[in-house]
Amino acid sequence: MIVNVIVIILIIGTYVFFFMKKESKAVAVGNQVEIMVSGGYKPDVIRVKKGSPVTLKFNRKDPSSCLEELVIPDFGKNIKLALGEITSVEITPSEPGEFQFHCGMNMYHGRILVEN
Ligand SMILES: [Cu+2]
Repeated sequence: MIVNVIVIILIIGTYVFFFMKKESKAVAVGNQVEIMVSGGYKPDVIRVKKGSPVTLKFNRKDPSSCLEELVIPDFGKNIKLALGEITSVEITPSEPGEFQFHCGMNMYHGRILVEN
């Protein structure tokens, strides 16, 4: 009986986990998007249009020094994020493709998907 209850909880837990993962998949944005910096980046996958400038507004809530630094290698960005503040980063993607951004130690990741 108890085993059954545990199994059911595990099944529901797994379902919720995957559902939430799907939920945070790709977020299409217009000319700006706010990215929550707290135990990672939320959203961590953003979809933008090629050729139009987009402002990424990083809202750092996480005090860990790990997330203080933000790197977007393909756009030559290496920026300090002040705790409790929104730091705006403007990029203009000129090529379609997938571009990473990550913390200073390359532990937390996000992706920018540029579409034609
Ligand atoms: Cu880090």
